[in-house]
Amino acid sequence: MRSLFLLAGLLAVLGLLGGGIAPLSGNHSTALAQTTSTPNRAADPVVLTGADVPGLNGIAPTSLVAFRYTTDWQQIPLQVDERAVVDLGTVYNSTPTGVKVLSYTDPRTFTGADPDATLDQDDEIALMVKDSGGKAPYLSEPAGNVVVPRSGVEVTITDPLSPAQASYVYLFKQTGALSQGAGKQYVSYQFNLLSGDYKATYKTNNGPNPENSVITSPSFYSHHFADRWIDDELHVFAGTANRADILDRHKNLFAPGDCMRSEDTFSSAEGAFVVNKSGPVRAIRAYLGANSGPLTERQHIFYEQRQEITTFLRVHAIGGMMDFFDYSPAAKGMKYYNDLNRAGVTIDGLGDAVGAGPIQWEMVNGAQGALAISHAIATDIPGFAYSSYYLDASTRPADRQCTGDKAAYGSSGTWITQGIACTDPSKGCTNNLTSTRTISYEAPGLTAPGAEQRNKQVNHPLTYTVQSW
Ligand SMILES: [Ca+2]
Ligand SMILES: [Ca+2]
Ligand SMILES: [Ca+2]
Ligand SMILES: [Ca+2]
Repeated sequence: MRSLFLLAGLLAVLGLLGGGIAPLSGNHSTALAQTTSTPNRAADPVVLTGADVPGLNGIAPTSLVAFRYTTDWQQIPLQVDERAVVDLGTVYNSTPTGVKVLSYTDPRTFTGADPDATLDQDDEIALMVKDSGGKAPYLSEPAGNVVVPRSGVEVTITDPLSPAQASYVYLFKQTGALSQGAGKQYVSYQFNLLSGDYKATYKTNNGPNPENSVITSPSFYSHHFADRWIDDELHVFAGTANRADILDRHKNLFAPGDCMRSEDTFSSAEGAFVVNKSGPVRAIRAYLGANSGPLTERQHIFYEQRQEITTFLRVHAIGGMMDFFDYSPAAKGMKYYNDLNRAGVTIDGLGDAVGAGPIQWEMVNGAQGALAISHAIATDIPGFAYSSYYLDASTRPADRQCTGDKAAYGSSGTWITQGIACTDPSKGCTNNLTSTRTISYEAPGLTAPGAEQRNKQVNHPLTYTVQSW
């Protein structure tokens, strides 16, 4: 955890932490005698940037396509997400704040389109490791004049937890006939703002701005949002999961029962969307505005079987912060685990003995499906520490329920119990704090060692190297 703090902190300082903890371009693989095998990490993305493929910079983003080679060439899904350094005042359709962030761009929000409309260095290229294949024969290229000859690069993908194996994908400039999704749509996002068109109707000065927005990965999960910060439904579809809505609320408070600030008050104050983007490889939802932290940002990246939720705190000094899931009555019967409480307790609305501490992962499991949740907090605040929260009480919960229903079912997550120094660069503050919650959506039967393994994978992202082909 300590080294992750440092690494993530360094990336954040360098402004590279746009999409969670970026996969690192690893050592050149030629030093290792590798066998070809696709890493058994179906949930994991591989995210390159334009800087990794300089020979393909300057092309239209839609011209980039991906292939794998097994016994022949097959096109695989790829997505380009353009980014640019954006003054966060722009996101509000307002005057510059001086706070400039490398951000996803979106012509349908005030963030606007990337000023460089081509594939440039800071744009991201996302694909899934499960779509990778073997090493293609020397000089071979996809047939049928679908790609520009000799435009390709070979991407070698390695699992740092299993470094003797490698798999491959090939990126090309296409000649124009191919769709980047290769017929797939792993996740779809319907941003449904009830007031109408975002730019025409969104109330950036004061909410609420009710939504009926849904993110769906047909074989693994769906989430529902009722407003900017209000995630109030989660269904797991993996395996034999019973598809119940197990989430009352994804909650944020300064302290238990302190209702002065919550995901409801954040949504009712000023705010704006950075980006809303749907598939084929991933969906992205990012927004600004949490009361007196108008530049505080939350970014959700939804993959087929995984979501990465990153919160960039940009606010004056505050007394603490809780980030927790409060499950719904339909979660009754699930068991809750974390790395400090591996035996598990039952979510049934009756109190449990769950020790608090700096948890790294959590897991819930039952007939409803399973979630493996990893937590990482990157900060340069000296002496930083955090703990955890748990409450299971269907009637008269000890802590006032500020939002959602009246019960606390397995309410659980991280709790920064100490004061947090100012993180708002618009106030001249230089400290940063970025917290990331990574969720894997799993079939019933996930074990504590299984959740621990998922956490290890999240903390050891797939690595890749790129050669011209
Ligand atoms: Ca760009
Ligand atoms: Ca671009
Ligand atoms: Ca219980
Ligand atoms: Ca509740």
